[in-house]
Amino acid sequence: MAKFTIYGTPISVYVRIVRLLLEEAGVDYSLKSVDIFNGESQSAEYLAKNPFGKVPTLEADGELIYETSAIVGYLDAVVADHKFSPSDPLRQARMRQIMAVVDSYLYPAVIGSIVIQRLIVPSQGGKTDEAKVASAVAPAKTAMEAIEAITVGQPYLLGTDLTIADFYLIFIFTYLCQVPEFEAITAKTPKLRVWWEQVRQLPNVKKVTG
Ligand SMILES: N[C@@H](CCC(=O)N[C@@H](CS)C(=O)NCC(=O)O)C(=O)O
Repeated sequence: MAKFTIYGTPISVYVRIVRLLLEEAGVDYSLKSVDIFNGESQSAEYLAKNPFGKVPTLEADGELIYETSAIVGYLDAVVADHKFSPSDPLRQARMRQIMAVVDSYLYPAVIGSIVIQRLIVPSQGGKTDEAKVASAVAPAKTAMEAIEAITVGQPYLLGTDLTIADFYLIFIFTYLCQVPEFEAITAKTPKLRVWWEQVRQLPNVKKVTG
């Protein structure tokens, strides 16, 4: 039996972040589906694992851990010998800045507003709220340009090694590149466009999104 179990919806950005770290580390795990679209993530059984009803939750050696930043920090330490976190203090700070910008600003605008309205609502038979989409473009641009400003590139966000910052941003781009607002939001982020064309080819990114 796998030592690690991820509870969550396979298409979730945050579930994919955790899976990509485990795939890149070459570690076996199992994924137990908890659907965020049919109420399952609000069931008493799941709320006992994660009182906020968000995915993912990780079960590791009988311990439950929720909040993706806590999960990936733990996994990076226990399965990857900190391979995915820069040891240099400034780069470490940049990584945490990118993770926080994604959590606080980019995810709410890009996924919470634009992608939900453009992709999820129509797939469930609803109509896109164009006003919600339009009002999310400016905050998404601000967040994207903030990440661009601290990106090193060549080829990854913080230089030659993949870090947790890359894992956080990759799956935002996976969805963003499917909507017309991609052009406007990334118009002034040339380093991130080059980065995206490279990281989207990584075999484990394809595996996790496949
Ligand atoms: N702060 C949480 C956020 C996780 C999150 O927002 N997950 C989304 C899926 S990508 C979710 O559970 N959405 C369902 C909901 O909000 O009810 C973390 O870092 O793990």
